[in-house]
Amino acid sequence: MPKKPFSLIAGDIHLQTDPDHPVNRAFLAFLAGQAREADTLYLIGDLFERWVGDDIGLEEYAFAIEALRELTASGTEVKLLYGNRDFLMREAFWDATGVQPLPEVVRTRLHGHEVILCHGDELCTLDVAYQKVRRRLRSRFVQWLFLKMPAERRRAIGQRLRARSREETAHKPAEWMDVDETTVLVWFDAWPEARHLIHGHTHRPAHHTYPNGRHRWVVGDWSESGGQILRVDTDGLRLEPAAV
Ligand SMILES: [Mn+2]
Repeated sequence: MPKKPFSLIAGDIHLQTDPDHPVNRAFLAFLAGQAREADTLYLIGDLFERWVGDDIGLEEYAFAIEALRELTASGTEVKLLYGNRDFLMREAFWDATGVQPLPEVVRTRLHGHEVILCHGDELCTLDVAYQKVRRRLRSRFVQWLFLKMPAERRRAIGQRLRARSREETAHKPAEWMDVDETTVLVWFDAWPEARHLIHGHTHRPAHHTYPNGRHRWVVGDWSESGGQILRVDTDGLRLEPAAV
């Protein structure tokens, strides 16, 4: 009997620039193994700890670029949407990896299930200050200006933004760091046919259920011991540890 086709969804891997970092090793093992069995691998943001331009990223993460290229060459489609740490990948990245870009919010049918995919930070609307910064950083003009800067400048700004975000996160109320349930319901209203909202970002892996047969799946982040995936096939959706 032929094997049942399936897709895998992963996010918040936060690949490190040190190739020997345990998180990198776990993710590369996943790409070379389990991911090859999948029809499609969806990467839903924060694959990289930082990405401040293709010139720097393709070099810093050469090990991952090669592994992604090998995976797409093997026949697994890889589709990626941006996270809040890696949203500056451009043509050179897509060309080097064979990975396909997705819009920030994806509405699609996956093995018979109507799903919405996103990174998840756009759902954390209680954090008004963050949403303001996010809008600014996602402006095409700001990004165009940033990518014109010399590499050293971009590296420095990237580090500064990361440090500031870490500092601010430490002082924010826990509920600001989670998705706002009112916003979730607004999204479900906006896409009445969608049954599953799938995201990461909060590092609070869970399966939440809502009225009218709606589900919200929070895919967990990766750590030294491995990571989590959401498996989707005609039978349904399941959160599982990744095979690493
Ligand atoms: Mn994130």
